[in-house]
Amino acid sequence: MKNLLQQDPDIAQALENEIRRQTEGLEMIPSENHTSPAVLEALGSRFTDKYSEGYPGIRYYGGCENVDMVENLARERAKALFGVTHANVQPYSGSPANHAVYFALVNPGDKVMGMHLYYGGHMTHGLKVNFSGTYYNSIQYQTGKDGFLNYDEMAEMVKKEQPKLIFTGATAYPRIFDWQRLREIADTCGAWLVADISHIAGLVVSGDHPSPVGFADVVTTTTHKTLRGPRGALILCNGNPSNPLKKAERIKENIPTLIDRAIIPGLQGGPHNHQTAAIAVALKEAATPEFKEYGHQIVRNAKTLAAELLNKDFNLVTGGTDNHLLLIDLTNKNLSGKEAEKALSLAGITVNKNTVPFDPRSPFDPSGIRLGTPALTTRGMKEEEMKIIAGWIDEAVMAKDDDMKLADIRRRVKELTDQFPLYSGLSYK
Ligand code: DSN
Repeated sequence: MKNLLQQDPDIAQALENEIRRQTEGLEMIPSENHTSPAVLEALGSRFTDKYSEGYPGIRYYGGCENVDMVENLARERAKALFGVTHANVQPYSGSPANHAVYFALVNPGDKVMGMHLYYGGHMTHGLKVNFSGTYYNSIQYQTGKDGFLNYDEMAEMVKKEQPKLIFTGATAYPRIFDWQRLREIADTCGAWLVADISHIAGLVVSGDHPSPVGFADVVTTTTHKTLRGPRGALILCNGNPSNPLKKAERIKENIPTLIDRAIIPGLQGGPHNHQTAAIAVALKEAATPEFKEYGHQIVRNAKTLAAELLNKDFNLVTGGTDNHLLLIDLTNKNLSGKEAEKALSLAGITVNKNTVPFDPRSPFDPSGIRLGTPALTTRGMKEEEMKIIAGWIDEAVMAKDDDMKLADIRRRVKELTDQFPLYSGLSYK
């Protein structure tokens, strides 16, 4: 940090503040995590200086021997970890990865289907204001009143609408996906089935959520959520890639080539090699027995948190969780998601406001909050800590705008986080 401190004290100060915020608070946004020092070192490295459009062995630039090695390692590790024959590790992040899948498999104007954002899906799953709902003719499915995905209703919709591509997966869904059922539904109309496992990838690796591999034609995932890598994404599929620079027909065997072509020359330029290096490091970490145990503990922690909050009369969408996240409808607590996010933030607990299924309120001030356990579990917190934290969430929600009470919770949060330091490598000092 000494160069940054000397050269740009403003950015150094913002970084110091952010490190303090992360260190002293409870990070409970379910899509966030804390990367290891090794991942950070690879990310902040000279690999960021290098251009390398193309793929290992077929680049448009010279001097690519080292980044070729990095990208090949990242690809091999991703393939081994998820049990696929092909991995593209170049998408800049999750949205570009999903964009590439549409670009690879369907034409503008084709009918596509995905879960509505307000019911737990993602913008790129066909939201009308997103590219996926603008360039494609998107139809959206939703959960039932109970918050569970209604597979029968989805099957009916598919039969009637005959989409060419179905996006599955979610950003705010606390339950297991039945990949086999989703494959059967897609097969009724011959649609491509895509599984976006961004939220649950780490749990797929640890065996705490079934893998979509073997059911979905293409799997996408970000690398920075439960997978605990840097920001970035993977596109995983089966088949034999031919030269990605040559055209390929839209058939299953050619999916790897179609995906590679969609990334470059379709959508992206030079890969972010520092990011690829950090992804490779994270994938190596994810292949260890310790990571499997980490995944199991994420789920144990989420289930404990859910049970404690249910005891305190919190209304959990679907009545609980199977994975790393909880979606809470706060209507019975007489405050909105936005108010709860603010109160919890003042108490040192970071969550995000979120719509709940059939939310009567606006997404800018919805009825719910979404929270999860991946980052707390990385710090070593277990069931005992979840019980304490559930108590603080309850207190903070009741305190609402009582700044004194919220500050007192924040003091106790700091005492707890002092016992669970972030990786020492995250400190700039
Ligand atoms: N922003 C991500 C999340 O928080 O779930 C989805 O892209």
